[in-house]
Amino acid sequence: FKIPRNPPPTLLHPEKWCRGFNHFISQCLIKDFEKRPSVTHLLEHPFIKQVHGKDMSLQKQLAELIQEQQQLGSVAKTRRPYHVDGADKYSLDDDLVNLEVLDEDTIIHQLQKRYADLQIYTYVGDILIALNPFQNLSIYSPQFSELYHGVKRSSNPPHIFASADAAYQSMVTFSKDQCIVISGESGAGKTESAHLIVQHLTFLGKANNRALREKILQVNPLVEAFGNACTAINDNSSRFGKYLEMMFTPTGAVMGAKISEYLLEKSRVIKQAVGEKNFHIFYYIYAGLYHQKKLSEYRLPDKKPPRYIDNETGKVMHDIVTKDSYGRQFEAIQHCFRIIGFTDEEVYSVYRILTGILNTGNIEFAAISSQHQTDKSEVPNPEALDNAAALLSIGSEELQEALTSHCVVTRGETIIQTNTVDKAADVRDAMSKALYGRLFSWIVNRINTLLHNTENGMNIGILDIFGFENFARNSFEQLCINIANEQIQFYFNQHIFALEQMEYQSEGIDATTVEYEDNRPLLDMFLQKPMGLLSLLDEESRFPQATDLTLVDKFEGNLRCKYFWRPKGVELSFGIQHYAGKVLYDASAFLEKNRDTLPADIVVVLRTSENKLLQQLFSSPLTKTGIFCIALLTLQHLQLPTPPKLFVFQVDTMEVMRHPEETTNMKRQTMASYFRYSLMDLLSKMVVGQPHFIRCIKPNDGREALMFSHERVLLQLRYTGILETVKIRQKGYSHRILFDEFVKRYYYLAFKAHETPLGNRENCLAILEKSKLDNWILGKTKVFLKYYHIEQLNLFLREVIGRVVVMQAYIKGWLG
Ligand code: AOV
Ligand code: MG
Repeated sequence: FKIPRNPPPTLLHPEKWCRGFNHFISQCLIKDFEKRPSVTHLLEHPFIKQVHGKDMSLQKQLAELIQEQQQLGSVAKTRRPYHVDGADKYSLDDDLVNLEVLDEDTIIHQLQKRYADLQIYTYVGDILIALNPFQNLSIYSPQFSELYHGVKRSSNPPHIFASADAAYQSMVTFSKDQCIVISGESGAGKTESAHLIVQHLTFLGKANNRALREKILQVNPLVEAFGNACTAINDNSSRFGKYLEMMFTPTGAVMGAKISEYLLEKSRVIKQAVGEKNFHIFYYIYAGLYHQKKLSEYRLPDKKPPRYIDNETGKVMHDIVTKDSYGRQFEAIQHCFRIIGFTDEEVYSVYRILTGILNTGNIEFAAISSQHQTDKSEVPNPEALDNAAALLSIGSEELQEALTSHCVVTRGETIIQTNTVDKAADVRDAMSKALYGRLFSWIVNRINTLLHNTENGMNIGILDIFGFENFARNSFEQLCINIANEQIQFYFNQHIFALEQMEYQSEGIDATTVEYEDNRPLLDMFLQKPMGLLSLLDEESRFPQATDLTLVDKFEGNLRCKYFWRPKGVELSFGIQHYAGKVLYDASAFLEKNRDTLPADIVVVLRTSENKLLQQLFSSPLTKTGIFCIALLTLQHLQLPTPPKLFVFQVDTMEVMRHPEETTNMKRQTMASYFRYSLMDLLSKMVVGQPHFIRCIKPNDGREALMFSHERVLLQLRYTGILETVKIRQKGYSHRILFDEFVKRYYYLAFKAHETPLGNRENCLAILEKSKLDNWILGKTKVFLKYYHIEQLNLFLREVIGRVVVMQAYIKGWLG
């Protein structure tokens, strides 16, 4: 017989099973004793002995049976060093918490030594540090997934699979949602790490449904083709935040996935900085159509790429003609669409919209100077207009009108006003941004409908956002990105330091306090109402007369703190001292970008499109969650009796916010308010799960393999608070579990399966003593455990439950 790796929950519950057990056994014995003598062995297992006498000899055989099952079909679970000359036993420097001397030098020395050995992963207790190797390592094959499956963490070198495994085991064992938070600056390896986690989780959550697994693996490549781009820092930089939730059945089989996207950097569609590129998909599609000789079908020129993707004139065309990699990527994307389940019609519509955007970018404007009107514009290249209109399936005259004029309603009368050349170009670009932004959201929503599963289950969320950025020129987008990172850092601090230390106090425990850099004042500066930076930005955006200069003046006048400054001599710039370093922002176009206006005239025209998808993009509000309350969720999750001070920040900024698409009748929403909404929405998702942290570190800025820049790593260790994290993991108790919950979780370890012990201090003590752990502490209402206790307890528990499962399966198989 075969023991199911993930037994159904009814089988898993020893208590339920135990009641019928006596009866079961007797029946079996009477019925078939002769044929299956080994069943007697079963009776000698310690668990069964509680029910049936005290015969010792058979116990051994059952143990063997268990062992045999564990080895079934799996790679022997011994430590396999993954570096060439590696040590073959557990090494103390796998975990920085084992360091006796704790200072920056020692930590950095350890990391450097390990990096030279290609040991890119290192633990800090339950937190994983991942150094970007900048080269392909052969440590992610299915054999490695197997190797890291359900074994003690210390049996193998640190690995991202071990972290994924820990989240998975914790979800299955406690039926609780998990959340893996990956952080690090741009290019540190977050997105790669997220892929590896999805890879390992699909391996662990082996569903019988192979098709579903295939689909889930295509989600990242597809959304990243649309949401990633080449920047000055990273050739595959995420230009949106992504929260991917993988859903599992109660027994741990993958059953679906859902993704949420945050703050796509739409402005990239219309303009990119020097040395940067547009979203990948535009190059893929252009090159794909070029090689398939289909450019003319989509009305694209084959000599010179459209303006939106040709910011370094000539280079793109050269790449496309000489290299075929973009073209192959296009085929890969077509494959993704098909596997995930998009219909051919949908995919065709997507291509029409993408190429429609490219053609829109080619529309030019020129001033018509007549005696009466100087602010009138026309399109000197009507073929571009026709092309765009044709691909978007709208009338070309209507499009021209919507681009070159706009309606104003005054005193009940509608007046048509003409647009200047600049205004018309702005409207054109606003239309392209809106088209792309909505198309992206639609793709994400469509994936969700195709992969969503409404059955009850659990999920593991994987957060991969855009990392902290500091370019030569930083604009509105960088500000948003950096505030988001600021928020993630705050979330980390709260979990690792603040909550822990707060609980020592309230539970009367004397533990050493670890000082850490609290970035809350900075977040307050951004998010507070009404005087925070984002509020000031919104306020200024409401004045038609305001300029980017008046905005910076306003910031300077109101943000009086050490984190904000205005450099002398450069009017439109201001500086922020972020947790990860000083960034100088250029405020040009801040107001425009924040207003993110799309003239109603454009919406009206796009709604007349004969392309069903396009029509849909502009007719209904996109589905996004409506009203929610972050603070409540936070409090619920942490089960704190009274709102602690720390959450005041979140409560301050808590508000009833709707997605801007839903606000047609309400006051207009700005990017800043949408941004704030996004952040809160994201946090609300994260706080309901048990967090696991992965800290990605970029060893050098040159993207070179084996190059370890002492200075750069030190900086990152400092601002992420690694030294403090090591200290608190060494001295602190990262797991605090209420007595009641502790007893519920672990009572099998000290009590009989059918007993229901009370969730009190004494019973916790009994369990702790029985499990032979040391270094734990009992507080007033909670058990305080070290990070490594959890693994020990879980292994212990799995062993006990495993035995029960083996016996159940045995009996089942025996009965046929
Ligand atoms: P990011 O997600 O943290 O940056 P990526 O995950 O895109 O960074 O990593 C940047 C590059 O580093 C990748 O394209 C790979 O070439 C390399 N890399 C990272 N991790 C690994 C790994 N485990 N093995 C091999 N190569 C790796 V950003 O999205 O820009 O914030 O915004
Ligand atoms: Mg990324």
